[in-house]
Order: sequence, then structure tokens, then C-alpha cells
Amino acid sequence: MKIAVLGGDGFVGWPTSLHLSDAGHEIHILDNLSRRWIDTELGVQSLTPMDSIQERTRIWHAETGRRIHFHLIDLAKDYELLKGWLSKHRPDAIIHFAEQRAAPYSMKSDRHKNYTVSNNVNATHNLLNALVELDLDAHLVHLGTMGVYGYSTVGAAIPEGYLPVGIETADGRTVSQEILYPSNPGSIYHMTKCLDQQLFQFYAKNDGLRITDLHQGIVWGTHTEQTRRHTQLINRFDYDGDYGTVLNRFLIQAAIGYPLTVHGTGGQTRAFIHIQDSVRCIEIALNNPPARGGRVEIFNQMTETHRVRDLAEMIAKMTGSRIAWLPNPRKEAPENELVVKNEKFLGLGLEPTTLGEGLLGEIVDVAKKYAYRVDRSRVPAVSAWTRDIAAKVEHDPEGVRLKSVS
Ligand code: USQ
Repeated sequence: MKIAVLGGDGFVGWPTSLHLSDAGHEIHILDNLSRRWIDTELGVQSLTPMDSIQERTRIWHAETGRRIHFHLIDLAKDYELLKGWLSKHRPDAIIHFAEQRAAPYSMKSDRHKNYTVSNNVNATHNLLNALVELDLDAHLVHLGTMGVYGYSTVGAAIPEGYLPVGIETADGRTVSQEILYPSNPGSIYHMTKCLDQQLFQFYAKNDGLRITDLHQGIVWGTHTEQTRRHTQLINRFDYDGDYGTVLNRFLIQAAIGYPLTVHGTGGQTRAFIHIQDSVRCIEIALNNPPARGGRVEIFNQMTETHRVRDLAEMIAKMTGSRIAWLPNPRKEAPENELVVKNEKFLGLGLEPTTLGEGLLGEIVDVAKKYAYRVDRSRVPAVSAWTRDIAAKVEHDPEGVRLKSVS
């Protein structure tokens, strides 16, 4: 297949591009390199040293003889450029990763909220709009988030996207309908993914577009089979308070002797998936497109759930690290249960890589190798969800808050 990977320079986009290129597909990365600019804005860098996208693709070609093409295009701003590219190349499938993906970054200030909404929603809408205009029947696979469902305890398993409901009619009958599971975003970033869902529903219904939305959990790990092949193919690995995600952060913190930064009681339960499974799931989704005119296909892309404090305690035990119990900079339920259905991917052959498989130690080793690149002052998560929370929390340089939220 000829596949366009939008956002193919990012944390999941890059290993996905390699994985699919390795599988024999013709890969075109479209990216505006915004993630690299945000590193510059925040004054942080990936734990792992990353080369330019051009250099990465050159090394891939030298290693494998396969070409990955790169096109510098901003989906959200350059509609005509995007449309022109799609019209010329007419890909069979498009994978859409091209969105600002960090919840804390999206909550930093009014400017960051505006940026996240306009970037993410425009990118998605420009793409859908162009597909219709060009009458291009490419299968669109979008990387969404488990966060569209929210994290409140429901007492039932979260289905894969759709929920059967009974609606009482005026004459007392009950009619059944299947609706999108009610969205309940916990950040501006997560909200943009809820808006994406609505755009997909409309364009699938109105224009018959073939769309798959992947509701992904928190990704952990850094290497995949292909990124291991050469030091210059290495994936990015974020540790800072905005882009680092919880499990990877704990592993890096353990490697550099920094206390593990648990927000609140650590009673938050979240869904997780290893980066290797993430790229496999995307390939499975690509190979199983919905029919034209059918409904949006939704998969829950996660393999296990864990409570944040259990992860911290497990890593503390494994590495001898200390845990810092911090006031939570986010507005979220302090404790929640989470049960998620993921039978679709399992039914299509996914064999989950779980936490128990010795990979945690490998990640600590990667982090130790590059520990000299870490700026410890960028480890604390300082983006607060509300002004009230911001007024109540502050940090010392080692991430331990001096004041606490009452
Ligand atoms: N947390 C800590 N300590 C930390 C960092 C985070 O206790 O040092 C807690 C947070 O308060 C939160 C949980 O860990 O309760 C998860 O935070 P996270 O930063 O790992 O993940 P999140 O902000 O939800 O976002 C990440 C990705 C996003 C993706 C999402 C999947 O950045 O792109 O959509 O995970 S999910 O969480 O399933 O919605």
C-alpha cells in the first residue's frame, strides 16, 4: 500500500513508519516538525538523541534499502498544500497522528489552549474536507485516545466506542439505539479528540469516508524491532513534566535517582500499551478497514490497566527509588476503577506485551545510558489545570512541592 503517515516524525509516528516500511509498504511522512519546535519552546529535549527526519530516513535507506519519503507540510495551516499533495499521490491509506498530544501542554496557558484546539481540529477537518473534495477513497486511521471516555468509575466495562442504549418514547415504549459512548474529556487536549470523533461521525455518514479511530491508552517503552536496528533510528523519549507520560517518567526518574512523582494518592487507574504493540495495532487496523458507507470503526488500543501508585511502588521496589507523593496539578478523580474492552484487537491476533515481561529494566538501562542529557529542573509537572490549583502548588528543584493542596 501507499501510506501517508501524518505526524510521522513523532513518538508513535516514527516507529509506525519504520514498521510499515519494513512490512513492504510505500511510506510518505507528512509532518510540520512542530514537536521539535515545542521542545525548543519549552527548552527541553528528548532523553534519547534524535537526528533530523531527513537523516533518520537516510539511515533507514542505508540499513534496509527501503525509502521513507518526507514532506514538510502543516495540515492545520496549509490546506492547499495538503490537498495538492493528496491529489498528486493518492495514497491507499492515511494514518493521522498530526496533533498536539500532551494534556499538560494543552493546559499551560490560554495561548496553549488556543493552539491545541486550532491545530488539532483544523488538521483533522482539513484532511476530511480534502478527501471528499478529491473523491479519494483512502482508509483513514486516526490515533485517538482512551481519554475520550473519561476516568470516572462506571461499574461496567467501557465498550469499543459505541454504547447500546434504550430510549423511552412518548407512548411508553423503549427503542434501542447505539450511540457514541458519552465523551468526558479531562483536558483541552483530550477534548480535541472528542471533537475529532464528531467530525468522523459526520464525514462517514455524509460522504461515506472509511475511517478507523483508535482509542489508545498511555504508551510506554521506547524501542521497537526497527528502532533497535541502528542508533540513529532511535525513537524520542520524553521525560519532562509536559510531554513525559507517567510510566516512562517513573522509569527515567528511577534511572537518574529522582523521586517518583506520584500526583495525589496515585489512585488514578489508566490504560497502558507498549510502543511495540501500538505499531502492531495500527498495522492490524490498516488491514481491516470498514466498508465504504459503513460506520466509523473504533478500537480500544490498550492491553492492560494499572493504578499509578501500584506502578510507582513496583518501580520503587525494583530500583530502590523513593516516591514523592505530590499534590495533583490536574483536576481529575483522585481514585477510579477502569475496566476496558479490547477484544477486537485480541480477536485479530494481537499478542500483548505486558509489564511483567522484563522490559521495564531495559527501559531503565536506556534511561541510564542517556541520563547525562536530563535537565532535572524540567522533571516536575508544573502545568496546573486551574488557577486555584496553580496558586496552591509550587516546587523545589527536586519536584517535591513545598505547599500542598488542602
Ligand atoms: N501522573 C503522575 N505523575 C506524573 C505524571 C502523571 O501521577 O509524573 C498521573 C496523571 O496525573 C494522570 C496519569 O498519571 O492521572 C496519566 O498521566 P499521563 O501524563 O501519563 O497521561 P495523559 O495526560 O492522560 O496523556 C497521555 C498521552 C496522550 C494520550 C493519553 C492516553 O500524552 O497523548 O492520549 O496518555 S489516556 O491517558 O489513556 O487518555
